[in-house]
Amino acid sequence: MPIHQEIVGRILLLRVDNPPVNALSRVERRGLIDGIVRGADEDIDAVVIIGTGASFIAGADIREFGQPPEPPHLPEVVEAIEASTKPVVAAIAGQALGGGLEVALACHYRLASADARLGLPETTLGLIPGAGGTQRLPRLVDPLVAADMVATGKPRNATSALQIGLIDWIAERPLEIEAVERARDVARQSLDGRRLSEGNVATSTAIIEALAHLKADTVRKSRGALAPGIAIDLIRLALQSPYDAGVAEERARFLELRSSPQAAALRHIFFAEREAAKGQGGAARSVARVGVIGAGTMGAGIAMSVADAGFPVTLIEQNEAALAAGLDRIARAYGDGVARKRLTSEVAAERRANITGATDYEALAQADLIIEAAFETMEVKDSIFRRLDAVARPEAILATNTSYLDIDAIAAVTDRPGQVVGLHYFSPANVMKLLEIVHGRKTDPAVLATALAFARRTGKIPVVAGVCHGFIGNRMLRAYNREAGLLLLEGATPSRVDKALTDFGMAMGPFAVADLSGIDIGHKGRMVMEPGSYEPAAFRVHDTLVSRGFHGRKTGAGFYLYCDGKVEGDNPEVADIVAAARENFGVEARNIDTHEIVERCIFAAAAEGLQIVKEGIAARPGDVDVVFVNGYGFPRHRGGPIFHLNQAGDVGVAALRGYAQGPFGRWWPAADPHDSNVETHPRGQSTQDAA
Ligand code: T1G
Repeated sequence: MPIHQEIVGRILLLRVDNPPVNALSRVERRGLIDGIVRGADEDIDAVVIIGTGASFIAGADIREFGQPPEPPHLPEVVEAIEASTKPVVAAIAGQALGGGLEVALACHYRLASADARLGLPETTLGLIPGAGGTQRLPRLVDPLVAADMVATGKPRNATSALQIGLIDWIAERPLEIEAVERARDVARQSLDGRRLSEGNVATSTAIIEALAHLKADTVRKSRGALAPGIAIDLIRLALQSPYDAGVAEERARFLELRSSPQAAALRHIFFAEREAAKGQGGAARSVARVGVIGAGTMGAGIAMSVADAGFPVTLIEQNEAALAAGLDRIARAYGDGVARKRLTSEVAAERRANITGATDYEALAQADLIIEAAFETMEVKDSIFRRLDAVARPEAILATNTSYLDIDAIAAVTDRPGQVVGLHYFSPANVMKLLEIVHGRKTDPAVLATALAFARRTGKIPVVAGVCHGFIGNRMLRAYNREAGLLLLEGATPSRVDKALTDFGMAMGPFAVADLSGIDIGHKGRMVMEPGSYEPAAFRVHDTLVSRGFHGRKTGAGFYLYCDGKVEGDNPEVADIVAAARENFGVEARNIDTHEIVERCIFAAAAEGLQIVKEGIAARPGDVDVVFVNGYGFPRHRGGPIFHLNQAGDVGVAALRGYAQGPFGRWWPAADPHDSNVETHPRGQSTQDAA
């Protein structure tokens, strides 16, 4: 899709037209250079670069990254723009991201509409800005602001961009009209001082020190992702070297990262998240009013997540006392958000006002969607869904937040099983992005489509799952925790296993997670499972701890000892419990290296994920990766368990097969690891349905 050239008076408009987000592929890069050449002609006083549709430019075309780079490269484009003898004005509506902002930084003036978002999110793709962004940005805005922008990738809105000096104006009139007028105004002005590469960067020891602190903090938080730290190094380089030296180093680091495994993993997740969110037939219905049943931790979080997206929510509890406690929990959470400057008190008040409490189900009579988040037993679910079936509008969608229970069985107690769907949120529900949408055998495609659209409107990353015990995420987690538990019997300690996996990049180790969520919760979950449906040896230590009252953080001790919420050390009783379990199950202790600890746990999750795809519970391997990355703290820069297994190639497959031959190998599913790009099942159809 070429760059459209249009002349208004003596102003040349270069219109970027590559829907849906005006990404810059080779064709657009060529078009921009040709446009600048045309701009040099006598009859042109100035040039305006503008995007078609709602976006300026959302960056380089990410789809090109898997292929060999083709000229003209983006650095040539930005150098040509900056070197233009005629002033170039960037007219920014919507997204100016990555290479899009680098193009704007090469322009001599930047005009933005109020909805503009300007950022350099390359590190979220395992990259760094590769077309001068790390060298031009600190020459325009405070170097520490620049470092924060490249390290976090977080965009700035128009108001903030004006405050930090990133843009010259916020448009008050239609963008294109104002852009042409501004271009006419600046056409008569000198370009001295408007070419950022010619500028210097304000620096001081204090700034250098602050950058060092920011880098240390960023590297610590990045859990092994390389790009953010490198991006800060390049901002520092801009303070200490001439532009050409800095931009050459930037390019070298960019090309290095471009072909790195981390960049491949982050690209995989970028596209997998978008693929998972796509509808599969069925027309989504509109949702305007939402109800939530249960104001406990999950219910309150779900109500906030829905209210935060602007929906009126009716929150139901059994009695006034429980309702008051739930509303208080919500008020405190919003207050905390204001205190941490995550939102303003006005926004908090607005969102809080979207939530209305009630104890009478009649209050849900007009709701389009009702989400049940009550106690996790079939008896409770059944009674709630029978009552909902009686009061809710015939076309209302009835959703359950169950993490384990059978959606088909819940749907069966209603006269509208086609209207029943699972919306499995992750705690805290107003923070965690992942939403498992669980379709029952009878769930209507339009209900599924509505749930997907609702997820996107509430800022969630949806993944559709079929019905099985634990759906996608919790089923994989059980396999992952199984191996972690067996590794204790075979000779590792909780802290060694946790350290190996957090060094790998997991947000927390399995034993620290068990202590945080409550070891007794897992125990109760196992107590309702079919005997023989899980490996008792893997959870004997967990169950013994529970029997001794060690439930984790909430009891001050679990696998670890806690004081004021902080880990004080290993729980000394664990070693004895492990020794007894070893003897009980006839397991010999041996030296286990970190590599095996990581492989056993991650490959177990991957193997279970492959089996889940094979059974049609998940539509594709990418969906499985999206679930574990967004719901279970799997490091994004490793792409997800199945992607990670892929990266390990035949060596990984051989290792996985080896573990499946081990003493507890019978728990490793048969799904062939080579099948990690197994044929995807049409969404909503499991293998049986597809027959
Ligand atoms: N390249 C190719 N395709 C892209 C794309 C891109 N940069 N951005 C989005 N798409 C596709 C996306 O896959 C989807 O396709 C459709 O557009 C709509 O996207 C040298 C090297 C812009 C905020 O990191 O963050 O520049 O699934 O569903 O929710 O320094 O897309 O429909 O087939 O996400 O409205 C830096 C990435 C690149 C921005 C819009 N840029 N994009 O969100 O729509 S690296 C980015 C986004 C770079 C230079 C470097 C978001 C968005 P499909 P969507 P959305």
